[in-house]
Amino acid sequence: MKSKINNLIKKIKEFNYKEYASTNILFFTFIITSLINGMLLRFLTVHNYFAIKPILADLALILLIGSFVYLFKPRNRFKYLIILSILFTAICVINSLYYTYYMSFASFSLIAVSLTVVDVGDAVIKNVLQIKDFLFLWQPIVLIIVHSRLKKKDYYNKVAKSENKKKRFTGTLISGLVIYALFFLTVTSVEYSRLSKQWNREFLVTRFGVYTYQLNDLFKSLDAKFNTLFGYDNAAKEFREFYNDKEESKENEYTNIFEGKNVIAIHAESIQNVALNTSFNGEEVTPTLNKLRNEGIYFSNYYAQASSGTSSDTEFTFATSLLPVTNGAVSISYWDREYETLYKLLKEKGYRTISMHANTGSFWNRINFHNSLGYDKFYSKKDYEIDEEIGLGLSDKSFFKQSVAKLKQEYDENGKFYATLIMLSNHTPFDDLDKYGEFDVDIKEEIKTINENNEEVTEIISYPYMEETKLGNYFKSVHYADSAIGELITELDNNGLLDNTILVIYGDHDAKLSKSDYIRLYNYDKETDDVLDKDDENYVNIDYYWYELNRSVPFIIWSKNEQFSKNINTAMGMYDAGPTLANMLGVKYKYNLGNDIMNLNDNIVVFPNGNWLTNNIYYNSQKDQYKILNTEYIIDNDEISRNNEYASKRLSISNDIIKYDLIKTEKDKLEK
Ligand code: GP9
Ligand code: MN
Repeated sequence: MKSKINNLIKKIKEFNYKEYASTNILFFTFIITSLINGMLLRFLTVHNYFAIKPILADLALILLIGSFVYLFKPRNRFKYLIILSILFTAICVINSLYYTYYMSFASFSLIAVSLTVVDVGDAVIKNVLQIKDFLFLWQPIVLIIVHSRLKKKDYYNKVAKSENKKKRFTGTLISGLVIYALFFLTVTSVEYSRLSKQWNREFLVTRFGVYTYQLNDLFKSLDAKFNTLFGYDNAAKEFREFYNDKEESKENEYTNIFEGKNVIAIHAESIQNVALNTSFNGEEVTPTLNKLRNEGIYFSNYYAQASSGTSSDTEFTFATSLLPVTNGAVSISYWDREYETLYKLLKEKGYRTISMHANTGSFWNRINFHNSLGYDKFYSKKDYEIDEEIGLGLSDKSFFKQSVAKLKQEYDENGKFYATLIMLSNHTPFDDLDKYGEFDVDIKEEIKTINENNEEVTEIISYPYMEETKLGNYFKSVHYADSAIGELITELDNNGLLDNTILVIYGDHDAKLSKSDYIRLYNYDKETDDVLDKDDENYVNIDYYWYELNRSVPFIIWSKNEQFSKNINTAMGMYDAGPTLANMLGVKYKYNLGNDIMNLNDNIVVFPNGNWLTNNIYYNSQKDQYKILNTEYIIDNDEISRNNEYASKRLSISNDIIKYDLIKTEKDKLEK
């Protein structure tokens, strides 16, 4: 071993660097200029040009792809490098242009749309084409100049005589691999996970550099295309059988009750039922939502069915009554399929369909995705004045205020509408505390004492309880979001928009808070400012099932002029919302997986990871274990396997519809 190392050191010492450098001038020029362009792009877009990680990743990829230059004869190498150089420059120019327009980076899967979205006239008017986007062109120009000088000096013939091609090729390839290996050692799990999802493109370019980002994007885009080449016939057959066997949804007392009404759906970021059920010192965390659930129809056993696409998965599941894919997000990889959605069904009844969200349009690819979901118009960040910020961007209060003005105009101009308002402020990490307003999550107690003048005085003492915990901060943030919803309702009413309108509110998914915070919430001992001992008789055990059930989110339908005061506690998933609402609005799905909950006494909620829930059982598919939720319930022999089959059938039908675009292809066949 030692002698090997000595040998290597000797080799490194004796290596003729001068000769190496003088016979690699063109290749070095290519490497350095490509690196500079990668940095320049980050400088002009995300402003992190000197970060070491993307530089390492850029260098590794340039060396890997560049190493093949040694397989060509020296006089042909320029051709290879100039092609690479044009390709790399094009990546930079396109991404720079794309960033100016979308505040995000380009993706192969979005090329067709990008071309149709940015029409040239529009681009010129909005000053999209800017000089800075073309600065990158210096690279191939420099390469051409260097090449013509070298040619004059008979450089290529000299190189041909002196070098060992094979050695240089393997040496460069290995250097590239080693640098990549070093780079990947520093990659965190969050970075890996985002690389596999590929939607947070700004983040990826910041960490992985533009070249690695684009290569990964190419593989991801091809993967989605190739995946669909195999297995189509079988999938289509199962799809047909499934929907032939499916029963027509029955009418019930809720059929058509809201026919022709406007709908304002509030996609309430990260709001869980636990917030509605919690109070501190007699103050409810969510007074507005509690009032709405008491007056309206409240589905209290309702669950999000989101996977890695979080918010966007819920947007998808709610609209289509399908389940999301488990690898990546539908909004990114499969937005270009045809889906049957509540919004499309309502459009056939003359509705104008609108979505509103104050984040950039590229976030979760909503700019394209919302079009596929059947929204006529998507108001995004560029349509709002960012006059007050909380967390990820525009505050919910300002967002709602500005949205009401837009809705009023929409209603006046286009008539009845279905609008989805996607909230933003109540997003993890819930640390914008000074902006949420006062809401204490401590325990206050009044103590009466007698002072020296023999008078009774009341003193208030406070125990910290949930202050300075993430869950405590979450409650403060939810309290803000709840008060924003309150202001929205007032504003809508002031503008006459509540009279012929129903409000639909759903929590989009849980807030992913830690078990230990819940242990504190339910087991706090104020005397010790710590949690109760596990052996204590009052100790509430927070186990896997408790945690999963606690992820439930509110779903409320409310109308100003009707008092329902109805609590539906049948187990319900996000995919049941569409069919339930559709029945009330007088439309019908054909290709749904969920059910109109008003027709059922029990139901099966299938989660993307294979878990499922009924009124009486929660099944954990990873462990193949379950918990009976109601002690009196007697499970029947094959209930678990029957429900497992039900779950896997729905997961596979949903996956196939998405992957193979079955709704479109089967419809096309019928029309022929
Ligand atoms: C972003 C917002 C949050 O625009 O909808 O997305 P999430 O992180 O919840 O998926
Ligand atoms: Mn969300």
